[in-house]
Amino acid sequence: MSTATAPAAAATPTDSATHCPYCALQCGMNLRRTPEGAGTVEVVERPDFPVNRGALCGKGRTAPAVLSSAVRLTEPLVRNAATGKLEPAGWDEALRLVADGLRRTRAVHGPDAVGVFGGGGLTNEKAYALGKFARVVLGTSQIDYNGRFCMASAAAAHQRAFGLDRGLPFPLEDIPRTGCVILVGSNLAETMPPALRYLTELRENGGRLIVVDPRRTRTAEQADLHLAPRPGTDLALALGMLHVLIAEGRTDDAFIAARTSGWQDARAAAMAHWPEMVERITGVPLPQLREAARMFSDAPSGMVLTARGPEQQSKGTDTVGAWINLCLAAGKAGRPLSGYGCLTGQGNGQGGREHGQKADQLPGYRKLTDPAARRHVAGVWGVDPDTLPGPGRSAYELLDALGGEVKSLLLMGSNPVISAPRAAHIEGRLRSLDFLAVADVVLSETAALADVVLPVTQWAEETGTTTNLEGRVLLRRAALRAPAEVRSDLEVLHGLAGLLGHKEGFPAAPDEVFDELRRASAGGPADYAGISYDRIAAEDGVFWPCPDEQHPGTPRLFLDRFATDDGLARFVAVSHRPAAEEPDADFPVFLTTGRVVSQYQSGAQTRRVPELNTAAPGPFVELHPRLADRIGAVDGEPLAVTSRRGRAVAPARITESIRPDTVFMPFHWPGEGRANTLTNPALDPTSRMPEFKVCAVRVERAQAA
Ligand SMILES: Nc1nc2c(c(=O)[nH]1)N[C@H]1C(S)=C(S)[C@@H](COP(=O)(O)OP(=O)(O)OC[C@H]3O[C@@H](n4cnc5c(=O)[nH]c(N)nc54)[C@H](O)[C@@H]3O)O[C@H]1N2
Ligand SMILES: Nc1nc2c(c(=O)[nH]1)N[C@H]1C(S)=C(S)[C@@H](COP(=O)(O)OP(=O)(O)OC[C@H]3O[C@@H](n4cnc5c(=O)[nH]c(N)nc54)[C@H](O)[C@@H]3O)O[C@H]1N2
Ligand code: SF4
Ligand SMILES: [Mo]
Repeated sequence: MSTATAPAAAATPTDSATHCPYCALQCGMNLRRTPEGAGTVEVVERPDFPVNRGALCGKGRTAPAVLSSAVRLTEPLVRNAATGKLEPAGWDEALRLVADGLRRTRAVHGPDAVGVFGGGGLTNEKAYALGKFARVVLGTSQIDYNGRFCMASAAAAHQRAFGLDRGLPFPLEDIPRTGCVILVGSNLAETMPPALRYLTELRENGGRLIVVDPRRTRTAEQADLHLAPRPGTDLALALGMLHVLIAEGRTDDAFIAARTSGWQDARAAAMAHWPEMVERITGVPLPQLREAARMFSDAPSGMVLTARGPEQQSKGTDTVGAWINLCLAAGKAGRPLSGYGCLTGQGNGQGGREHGQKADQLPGYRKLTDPAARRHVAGVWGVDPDTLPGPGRSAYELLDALGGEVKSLLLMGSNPVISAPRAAHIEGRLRSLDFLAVADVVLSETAALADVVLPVTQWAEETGTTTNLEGRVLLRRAALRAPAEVRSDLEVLHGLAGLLGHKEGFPAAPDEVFDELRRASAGGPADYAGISYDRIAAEDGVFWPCPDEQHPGTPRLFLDRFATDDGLARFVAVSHRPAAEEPDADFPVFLTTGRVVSQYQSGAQTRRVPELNTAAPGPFVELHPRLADRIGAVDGEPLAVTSRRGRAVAPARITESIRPDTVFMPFHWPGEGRANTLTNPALDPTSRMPEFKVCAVRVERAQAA
């Protein structure tokens, strides 16, 4: 079912073209009013949109189900102090309570006691407005967002090596024409099903595919070569491959000399990682390591694509750096059909990291610590640059500070009760706040803890832009009316800003916000100045940077020079180090976590869609028959998984496709099967990414626990 196209007939002129509300592929789709009328729509395929050419996964096809009033929030909710229950309220009262709550904290404890938490699913307009709201209206430095849990390590490594972070430096359409793709820790077949076609076409064209994943996933099944390392050892694996390249004289020395800096140190670091040692660390047999290195270097062009597997580690930035080093040493970057790319995850995972909801950042991917950036953005905002706060805490650190130094929180577009590492602890932190306001489309597990819940409009009901994993800026246009008592996130910020003394500067109209975003981003790394709604609609999206309206946009980056000061890509000397927590006598098994095709993220939206729940009804623990035998596990029977953070229970799913030393749990569900009860919040020192992909656990039959 995963790659099925929409069943309905071809589009008619009355259909509205838009994009899926979920992942970073941002598949194009058409919405058609259903004959029953009453403001409902169905998804119809949109074959002319190049990224997915009509194909959609089950989540995209069923997305209209969440528009139904039966499952969504339809009016504001306010917690009744006497009963402790959330009860319906009017917008005036709800917004006034939020404004009062935030103002009170600020007055008593100072601006940095007010926190803001955003999301990579928010449109560019919302992400921009949220960052401006935090810095201008609240005056707080304490803003970050769930993208920190997503591609932050790849972003940091991108910046370090190339001087610029855009997930993919080329469009997806280049993939089938390259010589060899190494796909590291991406289960594309389940996480971006329509994109699997690009890998299929690659192989049809004679290109080779190497997949690196501790599990033999549906994606790994497509590969010419599947390497299954121990979780958390990708850094050693990449260094081992580079070692082979050097030892066998396979490096592209002309490219290294002309286009890079820092090679000698990176070379020395790789030479310290003997293939035999790498075999021991990773568990990948030496012949496979060699074969992979040769396959990649022999190809005329090549790409390394990473996703959350290697990135969500406490050494994610260095790990991605090691894969980038491999590309550079092989001369497979900064050239046509070659390069390193990160498969960004959330619907606006790319744009959401560019316009200022990140703790250290101003719009246009500018740095909050850069005086020129502060002057430019403060000029657009009409404020004194000195009033802009400095960088704040990263997402996990911010959540961990709730109830401590941060007393009140405004949360928009995330569900950390399910998705944050060490989730039971974070749930406790959220409960200990003086005041919590949540804007969401449904009553998520986090919204259920709030003092005030603000019901907001959804993708099909509002206009705004997202930037997909290719750096392609896309437009969703409102296709239907939202329920009467639901407002957009921009209206929420407009209303709150007004109550907090800023009647101007926070328009509710998305096009006005986008025009301001264009000006704020002008001259920055992610320059949107030349992008307009009309252009996006006419051109199947526009790739940033696009500095003026005559500029064609930039589908391919780095072909002439990298975005560093000297134009050279920077090698970084990195060395392997173990995961923050490795198996031992008490917790002898690796736990890794991830996704299944039919649920999205915390499940707040997709767990409300019957068809998706039928396909993926609940959590499970995937384990190898050898491990199952050892602990007496029976397929379908409950297993208890215990880590130093807590205990989770879910049915066993016994499969040969996973390493015997590792169990896997998807993280989409609340309750006793919540995977994040177990995960380790050890952070990468640079990106502040938590180690979602590796921790140590004990696994036993639930009865015996
Ligand atoms: N169906 C569905 N699709 C989604 C999402 C969703 O929730 N559901 N979410 C979207 C978002 S926000 C994101 S970020 C993307 C994520 O997309 P992916 O990164 O493809 O998804 P994950 O399942 O988190 O992880 C990918 C793979 O990493 C492997 N892995 C685990 N540990 C390691 C390791 O140490 N090294 C290596 N090399 N691999 C490892 C896992 O076995 C898994 O198969 O998906 C997007 N698309
Ligand atoms: N163990 C483990 N944990 C993980 C991961 C993992 O691989 N393993 N992956 C991490 C990754 S990559 C990610 S991206 C995070 C994601 O984790 P979350 O941030 O929890 O992701 P979502 O479930 O997408 O949450 C989005 C929330 O916002 C709501 N929403 C959707 N659209 C809008 C909107 O336009 N406005 C507003 N106000 N609300 C909206 C949704 O209903 C939902 O409640 O999880 C991370 N957690
Ligand atoms: S692959 Fe992603 S964007 Fe495409 S339909 Fe599925 S969830 Fe939506
Ligand atoms: Mo993500």
